[in-house]
Amino acid sequence: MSDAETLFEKIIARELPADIVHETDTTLAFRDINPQASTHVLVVPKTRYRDVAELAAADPQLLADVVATAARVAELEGLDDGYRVVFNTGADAGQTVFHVHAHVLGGEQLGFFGR
Ligand code: D5M
Repeated sequence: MSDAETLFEKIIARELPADIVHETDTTLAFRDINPQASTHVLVVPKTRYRDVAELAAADPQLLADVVATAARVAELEGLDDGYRVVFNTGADAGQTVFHVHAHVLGGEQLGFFGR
């Protein structure tokens, strides 16, 4: 992984402010700065991988940690009626930060998505 550091490494290092909602040894969860639902939290692994495919290939346990943290965030945020976990992967999906992150969305009835 030779790309430049992303802003998520700076959030993990506490060099940039973020509204942190949960942390584990391997993951960090913080509110998205541009929320797309009543609740919109990002979950990142503390080790950087570009996207979910790279993470899955390199460290499946860490991917499981990210998903478990997403579930814990949903519990902490009271998303008892359901929630969505999204990994935007690549340009066509609108991925803008190339440090893999799960979007955890909920708190309202979510619409269908696609185009
Ligand atoms: O999602 C990248 C997401 O990262 C996008 O929803 C905005 C969010 N973002 C960008 N900067 C920040 C900071 N500083 N704090 C919190 N959230 C941030 P993608 O799937 O790559 O499009």
